[in-house]
Amino acid sequence: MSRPDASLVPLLVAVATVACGTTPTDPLVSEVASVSTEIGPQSGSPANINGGLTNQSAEADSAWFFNTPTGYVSRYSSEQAHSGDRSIELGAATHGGPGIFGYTGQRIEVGDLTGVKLVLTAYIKLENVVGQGVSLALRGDDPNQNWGSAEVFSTTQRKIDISGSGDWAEFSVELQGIDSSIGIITAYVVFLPETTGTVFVDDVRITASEETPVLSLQNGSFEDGDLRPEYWWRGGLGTAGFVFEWSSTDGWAGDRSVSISRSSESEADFVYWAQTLRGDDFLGGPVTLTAHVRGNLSGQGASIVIRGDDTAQPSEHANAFVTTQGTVSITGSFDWTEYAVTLDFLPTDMKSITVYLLFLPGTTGTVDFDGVELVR
Ligand SMILES: [Ca+2]
Ligand SMILES: [Ca+2]
Repeated sequence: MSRPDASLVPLLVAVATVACGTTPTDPLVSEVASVSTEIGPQSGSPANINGGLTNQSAEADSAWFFNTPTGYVSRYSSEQAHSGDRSIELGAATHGGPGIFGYTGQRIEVGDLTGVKLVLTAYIKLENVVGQGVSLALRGDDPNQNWGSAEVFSTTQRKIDISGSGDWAEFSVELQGIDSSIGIITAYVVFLPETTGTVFVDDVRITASEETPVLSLQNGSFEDGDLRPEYWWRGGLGTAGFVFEWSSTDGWAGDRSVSISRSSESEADFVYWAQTLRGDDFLGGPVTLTAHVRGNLSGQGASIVIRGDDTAQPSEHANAFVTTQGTVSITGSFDWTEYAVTLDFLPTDMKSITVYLLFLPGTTGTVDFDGVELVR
């Protein structure tokens, strides 16, 4: 294990997980993002997550908000019920074209949900739903940021087909990667664009459980995800001025990669893409991180890092740490190049490994990352 740059280590070990805005590039994502953008904070008194959603069975006229474009139906209904006498009805006899959709939703104020996985579950009854169908979605927002793009977002759209006709059935969507900046969680049931028919929704609930890091590095090629590459999160110290992107046109492998750029230099600030996983497969042995990197950089440039923690998420000081910074220079203009860094020994009491793809202090330009692997 080497710690060549003492100035970085204390900064990195105090891992700040500051979420930043994102620029959706996928057609699906734009649709979903616009869904999100048009849904502003709602009036009313949000419940705490411990109480979960209120009026879950839609028996009262409270808590749920509705978006009802012309020609659409979004309302409480006594026509169908999974429990009690009522449910929520969404539908359209003729759809309004791309970008027009109905929805219902509910907003909850939450405390720190770092390390918590949320699951939104609803009973849905479908009547002649033709087209894209219906989706369940969860989004998390930082109350200190302008309401715009979600900080974290998860949807069933294009993953689970909820269309056709069918009696009451349970559907759910999971949201992970929630960090301490998230203070508002919103649950949605969306009657998607270019869809006709009628859907009834009842007994909607959110449950929380402890997030368990994945066993091995996931989505190392950045091909999967909705609003962000799945399993990856972003953070850093002083994130202003940095641009995170998830490119859909230009990967080292596949179509996608991630990048970080900054046009003006900061002496102290740095940011990263990161992923946390369980260390089980690596305990007591060496761990090697490889990444394909492409740069158009000036200054210190980029680095890749492995850290180990005796906690399920990176917390305070790292228990094990290695970086390319100070030993391998990753700067200048260069096409896709493979870089590697090895942690010689991972202590056996480690509960998580976090890999970081960093944009170092004192750097300008753009760096791309793709094809990330972690092997023993
Ligand atoms: Ca009901
Ligand atoms: Ca890729």
